Amino acid sequence: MKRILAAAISAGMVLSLAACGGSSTASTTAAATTAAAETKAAEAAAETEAATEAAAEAASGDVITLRASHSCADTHPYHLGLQKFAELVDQKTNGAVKVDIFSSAQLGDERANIEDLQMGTLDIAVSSTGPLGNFAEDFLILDLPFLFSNYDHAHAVLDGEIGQNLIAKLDDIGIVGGAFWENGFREMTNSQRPINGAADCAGLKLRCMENQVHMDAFSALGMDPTPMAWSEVFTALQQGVIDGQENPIAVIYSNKVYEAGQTNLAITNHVYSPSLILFSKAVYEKLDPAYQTALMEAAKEAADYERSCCEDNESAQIEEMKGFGVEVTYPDTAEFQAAMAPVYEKYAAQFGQENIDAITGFAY
Ligand code: EAX
Repeated sequence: MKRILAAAISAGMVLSLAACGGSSTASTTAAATTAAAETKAAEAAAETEAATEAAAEAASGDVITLRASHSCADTHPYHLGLQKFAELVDQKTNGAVKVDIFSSAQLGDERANIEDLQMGTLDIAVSSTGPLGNFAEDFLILDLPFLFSNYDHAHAVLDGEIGQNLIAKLDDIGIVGGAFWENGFREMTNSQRPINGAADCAGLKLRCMENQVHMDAFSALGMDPTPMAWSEVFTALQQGVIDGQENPIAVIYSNKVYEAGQTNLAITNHVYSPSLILFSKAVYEKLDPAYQTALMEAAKEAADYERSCCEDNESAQIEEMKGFGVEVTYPDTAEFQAAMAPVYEKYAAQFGQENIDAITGFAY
């Protein structure tokens, strides 16, 4: 390839000298004509050689590199989980498949990532289920407030038939679901006042995910919910465009929202937020079946590790934020549950009361 490029450059140099010279003798014109022909030939040869190299790489089974995107910091469990996933994929494919991880929405926010997976322009994404309901409506049931009692309850439902049936529905929207990972139980932060009870929420301008169930739930509390992509939130908090946001401790801590004036943290656990590792169906289907199996196995094996990264550090991270001057309150969540009850009435018809009961009453 280098040889061909050198020929193209030297031919180009002859051309430019001839042009710079303004008037040209017959011999210079002839040289320029020859050089132009040489440049064209060199470019054609370069293209042929590049195509041949690509074909040779594919035939030789050289390394396949997949790009994985998420919207959180590179210290967040999504990133740690993807690092574990990449390690497992490398082992399971003997180095034939590599995963490059892009944090902090470098390749777009969660909703954009889902769209790119559908188009096949992104290979892998880890996303909360928040925006997913806009593409696969059945996922919205998971965003009902106080649906899950604790982490064990959530894992039992999501890793069982109910969760796996939901994952299977992703096939209809051009996505292959790897496994449920974890975002966590969501808490509220704000810059205005401590939240000691549901009444303290009234009037707060709260950023929420692009999720109608969440918007209805926060409206039921008298808040002013503002849907916004996660990568825009820190600046919006700094500018006072919004008073607060709600997210699991791992997101709150790793994205340092307390440095954007969020001096009040209320442990409300108002929603359990699942996440998923997702593959583009268009990309996945082009892979060797053995590599597909490796991706699926790695997605499931990395789930426990990613979940523990969310859960095991919450208490310590809360204590650390107290040290940064954050006032932490533990309001009576029964008040929140009662205030959000109208959301259940609204969505029982859409989701089916029996489906809601199957989750809330799931024996685990
Ligand atoms: O998935 O948008 C959100 O609040 C999500 O919880 C966050 O990006 C992690």
